[in-house]
Amino acid sequence: MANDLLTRHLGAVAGDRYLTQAPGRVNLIGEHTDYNGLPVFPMAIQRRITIRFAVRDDSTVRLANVDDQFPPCAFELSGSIDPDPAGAWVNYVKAAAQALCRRHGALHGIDGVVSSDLPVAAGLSSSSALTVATALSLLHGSEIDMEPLDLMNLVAEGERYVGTAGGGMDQAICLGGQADTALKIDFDPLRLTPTAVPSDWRFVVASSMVRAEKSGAVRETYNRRGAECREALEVVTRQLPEARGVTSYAELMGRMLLDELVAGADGILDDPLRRRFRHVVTEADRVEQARLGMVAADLRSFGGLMSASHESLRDDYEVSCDELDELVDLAMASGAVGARLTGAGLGGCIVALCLAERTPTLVGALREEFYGARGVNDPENEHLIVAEPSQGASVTPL
Ligand code: NG1
Repeated sequence: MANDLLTRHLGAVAGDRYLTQAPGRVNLIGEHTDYNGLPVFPMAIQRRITIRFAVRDDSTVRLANVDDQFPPCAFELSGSIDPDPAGAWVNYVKAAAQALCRRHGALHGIDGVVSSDLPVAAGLSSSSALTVATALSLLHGSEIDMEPLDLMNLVAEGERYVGTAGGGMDQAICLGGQADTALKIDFDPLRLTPTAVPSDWRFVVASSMVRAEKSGAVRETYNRRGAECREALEVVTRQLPEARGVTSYAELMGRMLLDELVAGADGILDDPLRRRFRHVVTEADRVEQARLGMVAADLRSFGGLMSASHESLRDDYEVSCDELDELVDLAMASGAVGARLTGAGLGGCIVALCLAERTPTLVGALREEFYGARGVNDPENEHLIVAEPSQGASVTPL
């Protein structure tokens, strides 16, 4: 199918063909922290988006998609590209294109065919994978090299074109992922700390089958949470004597012990800001503890932190839903040592940690009790994935 479309779509274009691949990711811990300038701990996974493309002499981008729910698109490269209506897949392509044109001026267009085995709107970052894949293809087409950290920042900033005030986690892990490795990512300035995933740990990703579509209500909640966090920080730094003059969450956490910070903020903030603030600072603390737990191959400690993260996201940040909670409970009752929603929440996936030898039991229980109960008999393709820590995005000749 991809090959037929490739022949049809690229048939008229002369020159060499290339393949760009960009992985999805699962965030192990550190949720709703990145846009607050606080760390995250994701890994790139084996599922990915690919673009097979040829370079054009002019500045037109023409892309077709193997999946016909995504119609073909064509537009001209420039530093000011009109978006399609919210939710259109081409907006992620345009986001990358506009950001690169603003930085580098005129670029060569491409003709390409997009395919993917990444579930869409599942919290596995298919959108950023598409943005990154486009960016790498266009850079390759114009023979431009960028420093990886610079590109991660540029693409993260660029993806705000779609209307979501996102942080920089997804673009950084998509570009920086390494096989067998998770990355702790810090922001302002961007820093990546690779951490080997113990070989007998397995992260099982299970979709709630509730679409976490960031073009709709989820985007509104996502952006509102960001505004709530900024407001909470502003109140705390104005009213808490020890926090005077602080301008960021990272600085605040560097200055005060976690317990003092939470207790101090509790006395100042009203709900829901009090709970939003508590989630953000306790979650950031869990990220560093989790990294140390992984370095020490302490499965129980890592799992406990994942479960604490889920409770905080459910109760304080209010971004879980019944299906995600059910999946977490089922995973914990079936051999997982920790489980949590992953990604923005309000649908999408959970990630559960177990020992390799427990994977068949865990996967079997989720298959039967969650998916089987909903009439889905073959969830492994789309909904139930044993994640493999994988290499980041790249371009190779076809
Ligand atoms: P997903 O799960 O892909 O919607 C979003 C943001 C991340 C991060 C998480 C929550 C984008 C592109 N992605 O991820 O930056 O904030 O939510 O931790 O906005």
